[in-house]
Amino acid sequence: MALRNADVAAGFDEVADLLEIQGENPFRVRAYRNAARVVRDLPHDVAEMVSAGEDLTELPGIGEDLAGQIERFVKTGESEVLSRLRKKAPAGITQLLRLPSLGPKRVRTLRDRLHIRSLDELGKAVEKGRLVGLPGFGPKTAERIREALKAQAPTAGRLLLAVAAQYARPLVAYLAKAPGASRAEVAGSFRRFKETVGDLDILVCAPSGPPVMDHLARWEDVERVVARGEPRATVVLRSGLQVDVRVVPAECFGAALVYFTGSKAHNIEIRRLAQEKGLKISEYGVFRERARGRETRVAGETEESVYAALALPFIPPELRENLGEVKAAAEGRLPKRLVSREDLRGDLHCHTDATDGRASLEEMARGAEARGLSYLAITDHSPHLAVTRGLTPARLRAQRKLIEKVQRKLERTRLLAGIEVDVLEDGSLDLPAAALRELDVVVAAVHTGLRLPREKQTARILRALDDPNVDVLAHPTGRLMPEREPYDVDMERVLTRAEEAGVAVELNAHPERMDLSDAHCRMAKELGVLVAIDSDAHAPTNFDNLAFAAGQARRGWLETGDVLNTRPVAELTKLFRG
Ligand code: DGT
Ligand code: CA
Ligand code: CA
Repeated sequence: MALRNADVAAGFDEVADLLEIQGENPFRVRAYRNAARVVRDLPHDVAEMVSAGEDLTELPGIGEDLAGQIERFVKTGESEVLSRLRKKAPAGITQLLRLPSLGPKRVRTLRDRLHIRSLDELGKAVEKGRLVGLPGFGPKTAERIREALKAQAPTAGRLLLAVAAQYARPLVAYLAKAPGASRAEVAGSFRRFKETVGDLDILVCAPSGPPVMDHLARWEDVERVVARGEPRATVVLRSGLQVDVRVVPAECFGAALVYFTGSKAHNIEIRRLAQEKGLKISEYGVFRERARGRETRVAGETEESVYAALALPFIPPELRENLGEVKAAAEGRLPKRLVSREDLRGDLHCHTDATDGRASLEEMARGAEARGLSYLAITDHSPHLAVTRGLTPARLRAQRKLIEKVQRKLERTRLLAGIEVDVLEDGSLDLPAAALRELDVVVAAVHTGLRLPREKQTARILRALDDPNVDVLAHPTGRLMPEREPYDVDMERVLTRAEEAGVAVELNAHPERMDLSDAHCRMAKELGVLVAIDSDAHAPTNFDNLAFAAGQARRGWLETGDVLNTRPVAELTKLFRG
């Protein structure tokens, strides 16, 4: 039973939450939160490190005690601290914590002020309007909680794509080795690179079901088998993620892949098109009706054959949302070269331990080089974000020296000197123009004043775009999934001004951000704004998130030419202003 890094991290986060609710020593709370973050960012499976006997106390902030806890957690599948805390806390408290917009502080307030210890009790208090006015509960928070309860917390039931991938990848690799299996693929929203996934849909190509299902039931992450039928089974993994597995014979694998990749809306659209052509399409293939009710199969083995039977070219999974892709395919207007991770030559946004990054500048640079990035902009925070110990002009100059020193040790990656400068509430920037002018790249970002009214927020960002030193607008809507909504801003005006000013807008690859959304990527393309696909890495492993952001960009129909950092560094510096 191998625990994934995400399991250990989630366990420690819950320990921190439960300790905080109990009013424990903040240092102890912070130690668990730090452990969660460190484990989440590890480049290797922590379980493998433990079995290889590696010394965990070498990890930042992990002392003897935590190292021992991690080791036992991984070996037994259980954290004794967590079990003890869970036993003490009413079960409802854990459920409350899982609701978006409820963190330990608010859960504690609810418990202390209103004696709320379960979702039921919370629901009643919400209906009676008792939340508004409690410390930390404005009308907006109360409304968000009401909606979350009503929808049975739709985001709480969904996993971020990057997290789902940690479970999906080892599982498909395992299923591909099931007796008789020739291949296994994840379909559904995961294959469409949706930013969150509700469940995993996996297809296994094999002549017979039962041996595959026996194999599935033995997978180390499976907590329970919910349903087991002939060609399909549903299991729940220990992370809570549900997985539908279907066994499909080779002759209809392509048809099943089209059907279960979806989206549902795309399926309905191609079924309509099939009917127009006198064809029937299902997960078993494409069929033509013959005399006396007999049918012949005209396609099904590959996805290409299914689309070809409908006189369509192959439609990439990321486009299958019934947002014009079927018509575009029929008219030969599909994007010619959708952007991919391999097209990204560099990254224009990352942090180091000079501010809130968790690795040194050299480690970040080597991480980028190891991943084939030919340039990397070092963009730590500016002073306004005090919690991150943002860089003053003097520290920025000192960092420049360090960049030059590290540069000499690199062979293939060019370092650019940059900053992620805060956009203050009036739209001015957090560093003097003279300091910004010396840099290769200026990334501007909103981190505070997130609740400004729409008109003010928009005007603020427009002013920042007009600053001649700004090259990239970072995470343009500020959302954090599942907790924080985008700020209220007129994106059409922002993107229009970015185009006029020659500023690129970021698609930030942090799994909780994925900001721009797919729809805004498409809007950016229509308005002619270049998009910078950036990792916002705080540790070298975070560079791997670029692959998910590239998927999101494809969902926004972005082609290589629409993305700033598909260009070589020489071309880039010409595009930058100043
Ligand atoms: P999710 O799981 O909520 O992130 O989203 P999906 O797209 O993975 O949806 P899911 O798991 O319910 O179903 C997987 C695919 O199966 C879906 O994308 C399309 C197909 N499908 C499911 N239900 C229907 C249906 O009622 N009609 C059609 N045409 N296709 C369906
Ligand atoms: Ca699904
Ligand atoms: Ca499903």
